[in-house]
Amino acid sequence: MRDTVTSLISNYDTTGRYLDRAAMESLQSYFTTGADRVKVAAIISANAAEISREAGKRLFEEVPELLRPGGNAYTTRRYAACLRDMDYYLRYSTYALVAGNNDVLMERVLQGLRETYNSLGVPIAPTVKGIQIMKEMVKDKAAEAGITETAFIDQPFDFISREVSEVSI
Ligand code: CYC
Repeated sequence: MRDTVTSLISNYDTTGRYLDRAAMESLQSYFTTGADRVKVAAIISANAAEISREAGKRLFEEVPELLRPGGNAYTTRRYAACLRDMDYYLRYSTYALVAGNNDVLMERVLQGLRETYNSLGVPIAPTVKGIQIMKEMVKDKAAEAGITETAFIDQPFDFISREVSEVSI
């Protein structure tokens, strides 16, 4: 599992280089967004249940057939599995935001996920939609809390979306 600092050091160490201007810029950008990363993590933690529940509600409003017989979220067991998955994505995104690195997502969330989803018939497009709804909710809450530059919040949510669907969004 890596963060911005450890992954950068590891890259430079492999080739025996001193930190150069590009390294400094990368570190600078991580540290200047650092306080905001922690703030966003706190916002998510305090609102996690609401965010995943509300995002699920919006997703099912947009794609109601998921909940009908034959839909992948039909039956309370699968409905609950869906909300649980949304909660996983949200929680691991928080870790990746604080780390400034998506390694944790690859390692703990995404390995084998597409295959699992395919074998269970879990549809990818609505999953991505759910993740994107959560992203927008988090960005709105961050903006409400006075964070002006919220673009860094996209990173883990878009990374999961890309990896799970293998299409660029
Ligand atoms: C199932 N989601 C699963 C399963 C896994 C995950 C492993 C199969 C085993 C199980 O049912 O628990 C995902 N497990 C994870 C992840 C981690 C993990 C990400 C890393 C922490 O340990 N269905 C929909 C929606 C979508 C959905 C679009 C919600 C956004 O229609 C999700 N995932 C969904 C559903 C199932 C599932 C319904 C149950 C499918 C079934 O058993 O038929």
